[in-house]
This record gives sequence, structure tokens and C-alpha cells, in this order.
Amino acid sequence: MSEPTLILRDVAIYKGWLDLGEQAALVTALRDVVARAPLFQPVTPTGRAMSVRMTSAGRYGWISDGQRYRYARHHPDGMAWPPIPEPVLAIWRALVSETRLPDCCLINHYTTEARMGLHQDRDEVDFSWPVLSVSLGDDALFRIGNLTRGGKTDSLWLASGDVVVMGGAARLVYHGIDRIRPGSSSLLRGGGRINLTCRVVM
Ligand code: MD3
Ligand code: FE
Repeated sequence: MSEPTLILRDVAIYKGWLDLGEQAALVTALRDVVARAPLFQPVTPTGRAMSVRMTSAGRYGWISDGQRYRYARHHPDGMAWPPIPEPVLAIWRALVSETRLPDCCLINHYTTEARMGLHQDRDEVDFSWPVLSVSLGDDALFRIGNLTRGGKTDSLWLASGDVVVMGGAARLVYHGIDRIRPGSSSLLRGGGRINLTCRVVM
């Protein structure tokens, strides 16, 4: 297993883990997923549309049912989620596990205006496995806090090709995306950012 570039609050950060060719191949595979399972805007339990658009690949996908967030076997439009693309699984195998593969690859799409408020990822049943994140496209200002709301936070710019692994003590910390830096990458036509998070759900 390779050494992370840096470790911040138990979050392992691998800067530039993917080269440009690998990033482009990933984008091609993700376009195929999105063609079969379109991006949608989840509605928060308070009834507001999230600014980030999402879809999933894998056995389970993350949805909002209008009351709460949960993992579901089907897209809101009724289709099964497409399989997780092989190049995504290859990153998981290299950095997390060769035996246990993720149940869900959540795909987040950020336009320039999109953001994600501080939250915990706790809709999964099994927290013993890390969450693996892959950034593609424009830079994003990632903020990481604590196991409870409030307290000091650290911020870090994530760039295209960076991979982050949140395991152990980091698995349940509050985190979010404060803003996107428009025009910082030419990977995605039309700009914006894609973030993948691979999760063991059940
Ligand atoms: C730290 N996504 O999808 S990825 C999410 O960039 C989410 O789209 C952000 O937070 C994004 O839930 C951040 C980095 C990340 C993902 C999951 C974590 C950091 C995490 C889970 C626990 C702790
Ligand atoms: Fe999260």
C-alpha cells in the first residue's frame, strides 16, 4: 500500500493519484453511468433541493425519499443502478481492500455555484470500512471538522486526480465542500467538478 501525501485529522490524502489519462478514462466511464442513471437533485428533509446533482453506481445508491436519506436498490426513476466502473474499483483495490468491494459509488456533480454543507456520512450500516473519494475537474475547498458539530476545522483544496481515504477516526467526522474554483481544470467540458465516493453500505 502506498504512502499518503499527507494525513489531516486521520484523513489520508493522495495528491495526484490519477494522471490525466486515468482521469479522462474515468470521466468516459462516468458519462456512461450518467447516461443510464441520470443525475438528479436530492431534496433535503427540510424540502430544499441540494445544489449538488447526484447519481450512483453499484448495488445500492444514495437517495432522498422526501422524508430522509437512505440507500436504495433503484434510481428515483426506477432503473437499477449501473455497475461501478472497473477503473473506480481499481482505485479501491489499491488503497482499501482487494476482497471487500464497495456497495455504492456515489457520483456528485458540482457546478460553479454548488456547495455541500458540513455533514456526517452516517446512512451506512457498516462504518468499519473507509469511504474513498476521487476528485475530478475543478478544484474544491474541502473542510473537515470534528465528530460533533462545531469546533475548529481545517480546510484543504482538492484538485483533479486527488484521492482521499476516510477511515478509522475520520469515518464519522463532519466535512463539506465550501466552494469550487471555476476554470481551474479543463478535464470536464463546461467546467465544474465531479466527486466520487465509494462506500460499503451494509
Ligand atoms: C470525511 N462529498 O458525498 S468527498 C459526500 O467532495 C461528500 O463531494 C464531498 O461529502 C465531495 O458525502 C467530500 C470527501 C469525503 C467523503 C466522505 C467522508 C470526506 C469524508 C466521510 C467521512 C469523513
Ligand atoms: Fe460526505
